[in-house]
Amino acid sequence: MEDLGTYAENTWCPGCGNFAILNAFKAAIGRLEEQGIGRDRIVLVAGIGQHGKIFDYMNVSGFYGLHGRSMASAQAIKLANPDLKVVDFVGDGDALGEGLEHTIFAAKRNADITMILHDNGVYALTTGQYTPTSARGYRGPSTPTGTVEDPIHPLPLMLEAGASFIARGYSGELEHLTDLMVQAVLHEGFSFVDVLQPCVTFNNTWREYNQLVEITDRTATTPEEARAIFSRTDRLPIGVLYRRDDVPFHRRLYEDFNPVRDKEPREARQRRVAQFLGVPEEPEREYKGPRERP
Ligand SMILES: Cc1ncc(C[n+]2csc(CCOP(=O)(O)OP(=O)(O)O)c2C)c(N)n1
Ligand code: SF4
Repeated sequence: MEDLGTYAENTWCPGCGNFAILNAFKAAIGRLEEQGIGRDRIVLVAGIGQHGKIFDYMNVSGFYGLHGRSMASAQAIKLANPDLKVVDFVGDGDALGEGLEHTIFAAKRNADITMILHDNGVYALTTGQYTPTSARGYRGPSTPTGTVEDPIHPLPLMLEAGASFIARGYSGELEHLTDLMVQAVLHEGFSFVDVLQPCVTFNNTWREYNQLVEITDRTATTPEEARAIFSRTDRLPIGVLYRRDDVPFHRRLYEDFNPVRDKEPREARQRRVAQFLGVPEEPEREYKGPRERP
């Protein structure tokens, strides 16, 4: 998948968990193309942060959102053309701090977007302040004696908000992560993938995750089952942990209508606007060519 790379110099630290997310997504695009979803239908949206640089390193169309607001852009893109597969790469500070309301409302609507959370427990680009997912006691520039807050757990949060697909992956399990990404993109509805992403510079969790992470095939179909999986503290199960089928937002809004494919000709739209405004229709002007200069 070399042709998915770009000329941009990669500035991530050697050993950063973001590399696995980048490589897993490149591989996922290859797998999606085999299934008939060309990269011309895949749109990448990114927040601002170390995670967001994935947008610079992938030769796929997309959009840099504002910090915390990329999910708003992702939803707008999906509504403008529901044929697109929209994948939003976000940071934990980005999507659970600045942009928490956008994340919750996208899940509530069951917007057909895939959200990939680079969950490193720090605002890494701004050198390691604690975020909503930092462990209690985390020491960084904003919490030199350790944070006294308990972290937000993104999986139950997304369950209660209404996400219809909830998965957890790990940067240390690249093939497994690729598989999760493929399933998430194919899922019709809000798919959330929480990726445990060690930041070697400000929150190096490789050792801890290597001990705790466990691949599971168990997928909950009820909230009760899902809560039982999410609340485990002895291990960190990774996989598609919860899934249900539900009508996504764009279908609730306009069923199979597609604003791009089913667009009316310009004249028909002008006629409808004129009718709506109650003004007489503009007579069709005949084009007479460029005016002659006096
Ligand atoms: C509204 C707003 N607040 C703060 C910033 C500064 N800022 C840029 S990147 C960043 C940290 C991003 O952290 P996170 O989302 O956790 O991503 P990471 O860098 O860890 O991948 C911050 C605070 C900003 N750009 N916009
Ligand atoms: S600071 Fe952390 S998140 Fe950023 S590139 Fe380095 S290891 Fe990765």
